[in-house]
Amino acid sequence: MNERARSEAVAHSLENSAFFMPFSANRQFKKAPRLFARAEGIHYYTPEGRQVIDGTSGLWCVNAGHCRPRIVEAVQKQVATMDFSPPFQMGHPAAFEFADRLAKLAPKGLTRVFFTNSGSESVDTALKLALAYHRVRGEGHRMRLIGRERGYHGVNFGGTAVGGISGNRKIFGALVAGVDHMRHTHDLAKNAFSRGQPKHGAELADDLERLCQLHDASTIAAVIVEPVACSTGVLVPPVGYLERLREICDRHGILLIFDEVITAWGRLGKPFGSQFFGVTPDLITTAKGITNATVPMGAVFMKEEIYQAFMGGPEGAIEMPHGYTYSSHPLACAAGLATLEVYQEEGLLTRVGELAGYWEEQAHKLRDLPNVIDIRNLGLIAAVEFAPRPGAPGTRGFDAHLKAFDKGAYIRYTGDIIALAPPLIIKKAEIDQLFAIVREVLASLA
Ligand code: PXG
Ligand code: PLP
Repeated sequence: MNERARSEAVAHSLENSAFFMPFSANRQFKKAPRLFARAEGIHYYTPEGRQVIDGTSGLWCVNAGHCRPRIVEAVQKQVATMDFSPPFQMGHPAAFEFADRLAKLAPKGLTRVFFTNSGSESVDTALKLALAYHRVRGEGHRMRLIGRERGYHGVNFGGTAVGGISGNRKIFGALVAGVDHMRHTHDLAKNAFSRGQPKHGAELADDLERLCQLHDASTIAAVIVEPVACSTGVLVPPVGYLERLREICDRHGILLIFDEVITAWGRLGKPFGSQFFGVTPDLITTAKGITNATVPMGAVFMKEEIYQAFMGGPEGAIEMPHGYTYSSHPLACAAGLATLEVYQEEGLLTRVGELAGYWEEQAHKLRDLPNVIDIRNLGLIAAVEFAPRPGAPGTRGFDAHLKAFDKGAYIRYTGDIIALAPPLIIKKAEIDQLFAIVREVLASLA
């Protein structure tokens, strides 16, 4: 059977499948499925054996590349030794070891780690920690949570509420009370084709000051932002913007949460994005690359003062009535410890520092192609924004994604933006291959 006949046969069998696919156009997809069957290094392979470059590290998560033997073996060994261990009022050694190893990599002062199973759970955990922190200190009047337009903080109730992508919010009712949003930082008129951080827009952080005036700062518990807003199409923070948010939070006693589900684990050339920007938040949410996505896991990092604020009651009392059945799951801890070894041995948490300049050069060469109205980049992340088709906004991005898959590259899209963020092990020649495919795709995009 040739590839087309085979995928038609598969399509027939998937059309009535019970699987309600997440964040997908179910009917359209099941009619013409795009399937991966195997992965290794920076490549996926379709069921027919066709090689596809992973241009987005899966979903921004497979930072060390796919099926790394060391991680695979660690998980295999763990699953045969102890499959599960209850995380409430019990423990297993790898959980403590992994938390301690992680805390050593975190920005100075963020000394404690709470385990979750995803970015969404990390976000809801961080928001609950912020509310509870104020409450245990006698500032229970700080009940408001501030997000930002175009932010993505996962799909649980708290994260959906502070998120700022209207398509992800509008069908879910009133969500969580007491949430407001700052303006986003996207400004094509001033910042199109910026290389790295855009020059204009630090003053957009003053929108937080406006919300402090409107609601009274004493009612605000926390502000959450992605240092680089990736899901919405890669919005890089203007120079000085994150610093200004930090100053305003400090002035008003508001906790600053950086959602680093994508920007942590070397994506910007440092273990954490906070370290790249030199701005230290009070809490950091992570997931994805923490286990190289081999086993689901997330973690919230917090400042020592936050942890200590919970430690004031009777010693036998449960300090934080929160946690998941699978918090610190043994397979996740085994995968995570092996992942850190791979990251450290291969220098992956800082490798992007050497690659970022080359990456930026190659990305900005796409500027001459039709319909390209912006190119943005930071670390090993790039995005290309297209002019919308008259009367059909959002369709160019999807078409680019489809054409790229046919030509041998997996790339993400949102609306009329495509995003690239390959595994951190990618070589310069492979960056060239990826951009050669993207160039061909964009050249053929009507
Ligand atoms: N916060 C941020 C900043 C994220 O990027 C989450 C929270 C939620 O994580 P989980 O593990 O619950 O999905 C994310 C996830 C995309 C894409 O293509 C991005 C994410 C997830 C799926 C697709 O942009 N980010
Ligand atoms: N719903 C029910 C009925 C449960 O018993 C539990 C956990 O025991 C949960 C939800 C929460 O599941 P998890 O801890 O996996 O998030």
